[in-house]
Amino acid sequence: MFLQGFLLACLAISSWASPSSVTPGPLELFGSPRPTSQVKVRNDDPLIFFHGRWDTAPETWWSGSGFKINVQDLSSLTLNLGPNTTAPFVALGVSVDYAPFFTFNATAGANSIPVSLATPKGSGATTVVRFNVEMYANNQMHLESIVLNAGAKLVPYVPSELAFEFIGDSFSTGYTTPEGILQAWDFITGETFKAEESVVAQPGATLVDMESFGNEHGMSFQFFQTEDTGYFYNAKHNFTTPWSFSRDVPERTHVVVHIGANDASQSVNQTVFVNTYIDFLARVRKLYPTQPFFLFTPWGWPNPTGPNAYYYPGAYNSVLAARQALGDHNMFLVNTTGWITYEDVFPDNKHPSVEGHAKIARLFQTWLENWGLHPLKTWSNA
Ligand SMILES: *[C@@H]1O[C@H](CO)[C@@H](O)[C@H](O)[C@H]1NC(C)=O
Ligand SMILES: *[C@@H]1O[C@H](CO)[C@@H](O)[C@H](O)[C@H]1NC(C)=O
Ligand SMILES: *[C@@H]1O[C@H](CO)[C@@H](O)[C@H](O)[C@H]1NC(C)=O
Ligand SMILES: *[C@@H]1O[C@H](CO)[C@@H](O)[C@H](O)[C@H]1NC(C)=O
Ligand SMILES: CC(=O)N[C@H]1CO[C@H](CO)[C@@H](O)[C@@H]1O
Repeated sequence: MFLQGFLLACLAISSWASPSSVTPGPLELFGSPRPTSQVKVRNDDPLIFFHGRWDTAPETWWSGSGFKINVQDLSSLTLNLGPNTTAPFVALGVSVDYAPFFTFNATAGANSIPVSLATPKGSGATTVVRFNVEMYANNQMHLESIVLNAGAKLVPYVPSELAFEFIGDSFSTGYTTPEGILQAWDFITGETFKAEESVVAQPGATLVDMESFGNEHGMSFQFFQTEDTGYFYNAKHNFTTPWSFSRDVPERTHVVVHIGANDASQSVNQTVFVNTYIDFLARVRKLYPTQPFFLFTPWGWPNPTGPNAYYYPGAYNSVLAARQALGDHNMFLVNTTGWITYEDVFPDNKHPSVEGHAKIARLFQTWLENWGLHPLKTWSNA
């Protein structure tokens, strides 16, 4: 005890002895000295708002997973990541106070995150810092602790009243865009609506549970798991575990599904695809009994000349009709025919480019506004 007090006093002296500080008055010396020890936040602190899917390490899976914190009097932040973090680094999107995300390649060990604001805030002000893993692979952020400047304090992060659940394949991960999920239409939609969002999507995945383009399973299996496909390639975590949906906080308000391109590429029979989709929606509906579901039809594979190549003609109407026949009138087709042309995709893989994703986000925003959902006016912690 005594030693600790002594050390603190020495630290206090060294801090006010720095050339820039003014000579302290008696109050500062003997009243309440400025706090001098950094604030260490453990990874099980209830004030960390985790989003997306995390295992017990805790480490992230699926693009877009991460955490948010609201900090009073923040001036420095160090992220201590554990050994299960992807090597050589995990690409993180970081946003300070709702400013645009920037990329930080974080490694196991200490990562000093730049959090200073262009316009510093007054004493007592709070700052929201958001972290997301950007990529659909190599996306393990193993959080050990967060170290904040002396005097900083975590305060509750209030989640948005809107929370999207996006389910899909490469089209929903920002496949081959430089910043992955940050540049994907679904993530942009979440930002535009000032919402929480969770993206459970993996490139190459079919809906039918089968091996496809490097995925051990289809989404009708993997959606219900904590881990994305990466577990199969991860020597440190070569297994997959059921996701506990009670960990999804806040409760989702809207569910968006865009799937089928890989089933078509794998020549899955349309009847099989439709039946799998109907069954999948029945299982997902149990998780989200009253939420509206938005089912995207394909925008097709664009060609330099001529129309896009569409797949599964009429399948999505059949799926919707089957749900309606069961009395479910809270699912809606989002007809994306014509949304994407050859100008909107990367010519080599025909997936939406950065501009293509931004266009889809705008079109979906218009669609949602016509449907009756509007972006919130302010962020929940602004
Ligand atoms: C972290 O990696 C170690 C091996 O280095 C492994 O034993 C452990 O299970 C991993 N933790 C998780 C939660 O995957
Ligand atoms: C992160 O690493 C990738 C791959 O090495 C690199 O292309 C990118 O510029 C890095 N980004 C930042 C912000 O350091
Ligand atoms: C799909 O399978 C069904 C029965 O399982 C069959 O009747 C139908 O001909 C198949 N369709 C195609 C296009 O192969
Ligand atoms: C989508 O819209 C196009 C024309 O814009 C129309 O031809 C097509 O039938 C629609 N598809 C569905 C599933 O409603
Ligand atoms: C990286 C790694 O070890 N992957 C292995 C995970 O386990 C499966 C068998 O279940 C192996 O086939 C993978 O090679």
